[in-house]
Amino acid sequence: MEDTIVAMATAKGETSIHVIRLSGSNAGKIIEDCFDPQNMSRWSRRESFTLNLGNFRDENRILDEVLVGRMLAPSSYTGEDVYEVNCHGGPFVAQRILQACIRHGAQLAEPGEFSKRAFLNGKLDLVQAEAVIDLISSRTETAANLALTQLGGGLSETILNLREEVLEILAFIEASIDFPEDDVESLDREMLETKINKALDDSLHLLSGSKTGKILRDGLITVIVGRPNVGKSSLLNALLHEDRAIVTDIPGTTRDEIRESVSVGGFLLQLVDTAGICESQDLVECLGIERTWKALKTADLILLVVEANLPLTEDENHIINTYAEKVIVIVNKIDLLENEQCVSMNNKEVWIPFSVLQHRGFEDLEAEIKRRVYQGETVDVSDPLISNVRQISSLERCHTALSEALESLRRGTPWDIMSIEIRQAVQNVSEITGHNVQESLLEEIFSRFCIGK
Ligand SMILES: Nc1nc2c(ncn2[C@@H]2O[C@H](COP(=O)(O)OP(=O)(O)OP(=O)(O)O)[C@@H](O)[C@H]2O)c(=O)[nH]1
Ligand SMILES: [Mg+2]
Repeated sequence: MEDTIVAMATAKGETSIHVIRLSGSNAGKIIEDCFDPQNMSRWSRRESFTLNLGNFRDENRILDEVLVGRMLAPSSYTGEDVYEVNCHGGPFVAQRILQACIRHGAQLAEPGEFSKRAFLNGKLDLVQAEAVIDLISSRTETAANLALTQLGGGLSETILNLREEVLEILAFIEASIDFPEDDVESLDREMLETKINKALDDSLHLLSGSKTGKILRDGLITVIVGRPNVGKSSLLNALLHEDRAIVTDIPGTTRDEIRESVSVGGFLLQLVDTAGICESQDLVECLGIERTWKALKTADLILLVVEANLPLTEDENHIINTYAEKVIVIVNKIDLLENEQCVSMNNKEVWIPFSVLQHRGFEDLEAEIKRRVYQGETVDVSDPLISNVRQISSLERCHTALSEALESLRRGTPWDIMSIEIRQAVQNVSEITGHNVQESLLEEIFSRFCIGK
């Protein structure tokens, strides 16, 4: 922890500038050894949050003209003294500056080590640290907004409130253990039941937004399926705005899955184009069709493309019946219909008249996807939504422990047994923000960061 760490904060390669970042108690000394500021009197005032022009040198050799940012403890990202050297963007220049810092005593940082230090110094909790990774890797506007809200601390605050409630329940039970059983007991139990119910409601409320949160963060696995030649690959290409898949009027053109991600209406869709489903004698086509059936099982959303002027096949009916909740029926090629009267469909599923060729139906599809993401609820991304699988799983375990405690309470279980269940709930809710976490979990989380973050 005493070590001063250094890393490139920018991606390797040729660019306009590179940033080399240092953090730790020795960072100032290392910079003093290598940096000749142009304005010495300003530099010597040691003002925080300043940018200083000067030469960076190793011994007597000037390596580059640089700008050095100085952010002193405790107000920096890591909570330690942080210096950022902005140099010209050649990979060679940046490497030489990095090497000079190492020669003067800095250690090369591990992935995520800056953020880990920020966490250990209380600048970020785990929810915020994970939001940093999400923000970096977000590919849609909604995902980025969600990560930003979490980074701002809104979700952490809600989780901390829940933790306070559970801790209060624990304190209440522990206090009751200390007193012998007497006639105030029934009153205590009633009050305790109210408190547990409140914590249960709050955790359930957070969990109810988690499905939406997870979709905003990770997107929807969206499988495009249908009989051969119905226009599946055309739909994929239109959504991607590029000719990714081969389209021909020969049935059986697509043989293998094609996977691509795209933002539709601000949501990330992980699209899978599949081989058309039919009875086939061709071995390769059969293997492709087998994959199509498998893909349906793991899909979050199925776009079943059907022909507007043909009745549904047995397979199409089967898909609608089996996966009713996740199917949107795309009734394609309406441009070929005489009076645009679509095939009548005896079911309640959402179906959208479509023509990929004439670019019709896309707005309705977007609206339907949006409706599904929000599941009929109005969810504002500025609400504190929980979206990370690790955090959701800890919250679920906290909810289960609370439910068990409530059961125990109703059965008249002794206080000391109940306190074990509430302790479990405390542990689970604490893991979310990073109170009481094991080193191995921290290592696992921060290793997912890039070097220099
Ligand atoms: N008229 C009309 N033709 C379309 C429409 N969409 C696609 N097509 C045509 O239908 C034919 C098949 O399109 P594909 O996208 O290759 O169909 P597919 O479902 O991927 O077919 P397979 O890969 O063989 O399963 C092509 O000739 C497309 O130009 C549409 O909306 N209207
Ligand atoms: Mg195809």
